[in-house]
Amino acid sequence: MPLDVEKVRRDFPILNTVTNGKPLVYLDSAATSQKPRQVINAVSKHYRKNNANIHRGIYKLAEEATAQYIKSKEIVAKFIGTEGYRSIIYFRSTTEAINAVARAWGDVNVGKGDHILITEMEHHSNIVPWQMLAKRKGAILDYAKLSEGKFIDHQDFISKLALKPKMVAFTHVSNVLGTINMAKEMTKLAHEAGAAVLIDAAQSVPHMPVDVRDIDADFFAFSGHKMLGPSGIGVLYGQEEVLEGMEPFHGGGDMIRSVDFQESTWNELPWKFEAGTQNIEGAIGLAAAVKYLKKLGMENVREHEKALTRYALEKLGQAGVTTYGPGIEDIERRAGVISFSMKGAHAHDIAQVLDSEGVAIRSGHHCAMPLVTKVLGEPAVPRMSFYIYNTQAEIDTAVAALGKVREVLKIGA
Ligand code: 7TS
Repeated sequence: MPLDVEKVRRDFPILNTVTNGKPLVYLDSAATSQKPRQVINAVSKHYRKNNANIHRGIYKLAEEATAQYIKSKEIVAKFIGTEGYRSIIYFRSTTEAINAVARAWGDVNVGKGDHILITEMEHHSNIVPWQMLAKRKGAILDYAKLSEGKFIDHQDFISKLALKPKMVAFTHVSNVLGTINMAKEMTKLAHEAGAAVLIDAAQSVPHMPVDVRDIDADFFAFSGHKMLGPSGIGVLYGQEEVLEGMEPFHGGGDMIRSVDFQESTWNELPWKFEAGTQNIEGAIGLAAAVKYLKKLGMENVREHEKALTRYALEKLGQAGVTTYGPGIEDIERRAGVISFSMKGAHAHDIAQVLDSEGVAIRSGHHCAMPLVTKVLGEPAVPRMSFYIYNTQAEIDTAVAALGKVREVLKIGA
C-alpha cells in the first residue's frame, strides 16, 4: 500500500473511540475529516504560547502571531502549486469563498441578460450564490448536463459555452458521484469562450495533487476542515490580477488603507478581503494539516484512496447494491466517495443500521439536491467516503453491516 495506514491511524486519537459499543469506522470524510494530533497540538500550542491578534500589536507576541499567519498562507500557496501569500485569502469555508466571488467579482462583472454556467453535479454552495447573483442582476443561470449520470456531457458543455457566459463555475470532484472532472481542459475551453473560471476544490485539494497554475482557473475554493485542519477556515485562491480588479467582499477593520467620514481606500492583497479579526488559530491548524499531508505525499494519498475505492466498488457490487458515479473501469476519474442504493431500503435506515455496527456514513441529498433528486431520481442516498486513515478491513465491516440491513429490513439478496 502507498501509505503506512497503521502508522497514520496512530496519529488520529478519535479513531480509537468506540461508538454504539463498536470500534468507530469513520467513512464520512467528505463531510469533514478527522484531525491528527499534529494539528490538535499546533492549535493548542498557539493558544498556550503564541496567542495575540495579528496586524496590530507592536509587541513581539503579536508580531510572531502575524508572521505565523502569513507563513500559513505561504505554506498553503506552495501546496497548491503557487507562491506567495498575496493570492491566498482566508474565509470561513468553501461556501464563504464562493459567496465572496459571486458578490465581489459577480456584482462588477455580471449584468442583465448575461449567462453564468455551472453544472448539474454542484454542491449547493456552488449553486445558490450564483442563483442569488442571477436574481440581483437579471442574469441567466445555465447548467451543463451530465451523461449517464456520471460525467459532464462534453457536447452540452460546449453548447452552453457558446452562450458566452461571464463565469463558468464547476466542482473539481463531485461529493456525491466521486467524478473527477477534467478541470484543466474545461478551464481552457471556458477561457477561450471569454469566461472567468471558479473551481470548487473542496473535494479535490484534500485528496489529490492540485496545481492551480497548471489548471489556470481564476479562482479555487476549498475548506480546511475537509483536509485534516480545523473548521471555520477556508481558502480562496485567486489569480493576483483578477483579485486586484475586484472590490472587497466585507468591510471593516484591517481591510482598509484609510477611512474618512464618507470614503475609504483599500488595503493591498490579500488583506483587502479579510475584514476584522481572522481565524488565526484556524490558519495555524491548517498549516499543520498541510505539512502533514505534504509529508505523506499527495500522490500517495490519491493512490491509497484509489485502491480503497476500487476495493469498495468490487465489494459493494458483490453485495448486490447499486453504486452511482464512474465504475472501476473509470477509476482514474473516480475519487473516494461512493453513493449507493439498496433496493427496498431507505437511505436513512441503511445509515442507522450501519451506525449500530459502529460504521459512520452520511445519508441524504448531500447538499446536492438537483443532482440527487432530479438527475439520480432518489430522495436520498447513503454515501461512504474515504481518507488516509481508512482500511480495507473497515470496508469489509461496512459491507458486512449491509448484510445486517437486509436482515433487519427483511430484504432478500
Ligand atoms: N463543495 C463541495 C464539492 C463539497 O463537498 C462541500 C461540502 C462544499 C462545497 C461546502 O464546503 P463547506 O466547508 O463550505 O461546508 N460537502 C459536504 C458533504 O459532502 N457532506 O457534508 C458536507
